[in-house]
Amino acid sequence: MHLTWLLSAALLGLATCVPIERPKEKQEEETPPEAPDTGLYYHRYLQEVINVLETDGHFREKLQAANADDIKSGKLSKELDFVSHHVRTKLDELKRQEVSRLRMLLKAKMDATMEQDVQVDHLSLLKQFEHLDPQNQHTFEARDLELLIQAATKDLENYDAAHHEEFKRYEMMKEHERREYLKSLDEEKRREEEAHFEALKKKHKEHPKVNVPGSRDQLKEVWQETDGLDPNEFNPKTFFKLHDTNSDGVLDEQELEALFTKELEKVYDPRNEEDDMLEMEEERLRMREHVMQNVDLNKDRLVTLEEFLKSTQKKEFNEADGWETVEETQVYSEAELQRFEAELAAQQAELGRQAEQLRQQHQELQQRQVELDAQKKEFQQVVLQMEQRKAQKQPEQAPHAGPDGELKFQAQPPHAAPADQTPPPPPESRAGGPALPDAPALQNQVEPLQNQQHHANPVEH
Ligand SMILES: [Ca+2]
Ligand SMILES: [Ca+2]
Repeated sequence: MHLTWLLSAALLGLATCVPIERPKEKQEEETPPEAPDTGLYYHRYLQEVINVLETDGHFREKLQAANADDIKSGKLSKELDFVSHHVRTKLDELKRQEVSRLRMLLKAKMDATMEQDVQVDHLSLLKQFEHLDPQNQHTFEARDLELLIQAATKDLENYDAAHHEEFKRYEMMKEHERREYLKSLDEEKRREEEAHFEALKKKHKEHPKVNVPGSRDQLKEVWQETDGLDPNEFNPKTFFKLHDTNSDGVLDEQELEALFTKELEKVYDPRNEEDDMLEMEEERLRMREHVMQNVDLNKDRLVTLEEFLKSTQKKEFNEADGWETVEETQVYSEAELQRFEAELAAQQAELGRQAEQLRQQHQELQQRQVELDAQKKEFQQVVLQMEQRKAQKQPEQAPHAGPDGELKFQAQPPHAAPADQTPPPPPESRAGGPALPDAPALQNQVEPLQNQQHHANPVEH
């Protein structure tokens, strides 16, 4: 598997200096000088684990003797028990760093999506990361190496499929945007734009014939133009050794892809408006898949010399007629594009619907605020009137003068006067303002008002 070379390759970093002629049974081991980015989100961790394991003589030796199955089955992981204490300490440290990195990722995700103060079960969340053992967050064990290998194998297998899907969506989006743009133009402009588009498309198609990847013609062109060798002396075995750049006895995906550069340059030039470099990357991936499909007999994503030589015996190797490039391939059907556009339209409609809902809510809240303000004003006015009335009543409650003008003694303070002694309010005060509600009624009005004001608070934020 891809991972096999990745793991054992990096583990066997020394193999770069191993002579080209290696025993046949050792050909399963692979070693690029530096492992390219796998695109895995734990790539760095994987790489660091490999780098550390590589420093252990015992482990390196075991790896050299291991085959792809030993690595995948977890047999190799068991050898971790025998690596030096120093190496184990380093691995433990790497694991703690990885756990802490994942915790930070989780926290950032939670902060972005959830309310604060929510109790988080980190252990159960860590379980979603399949490349390490969540039960033990402190030391790196055989189980961790096994899980790391399993996760990387699975993820890398899905990687190409995901890339194709992403590319397809990219192409559909490009076409969708082009069609939308055309719709926005007037008749004359649209015709101009369409003519321009067709001209670019035609220009992009004008390129020398692209050879079928992995065919005699294709390899011979590399032999002649890249390697500068005589085409009449083309020799598959020599070719294989020349392009096994890290001399590990196998052509890995990167070494294969390097062979396609010449073909890709025929079609794609980053200086041209009509050449899309993302299409070039898709083309490179398709070429590699094509070769692997025909040549990699045991499906371990590596080409051994034996597999390579067998492929050169095939009829297709010698009689390939031409490669269908991305632009000649129907990446998506019209029906798929329509589904994609419908999906986009549904997403947009949903977003629009949500925006409209928010707008309406906002409007309602604003309206509610206006009503509350009016109620508040009215209430304040009522309170003011009550106070005025109270102030007007004060002089009447002052000690009454007797019939002869003498002051009568008032034993109780005016506010404590018995109800039956309180004189009715002067008629003019009732006639003046709006009718004054009774005290309990007023009380009832105050209560809901306060509640309403409380609910209305979000508006102010
Ligand atoms: Ca190689
Ligand atoms: Ca193979």
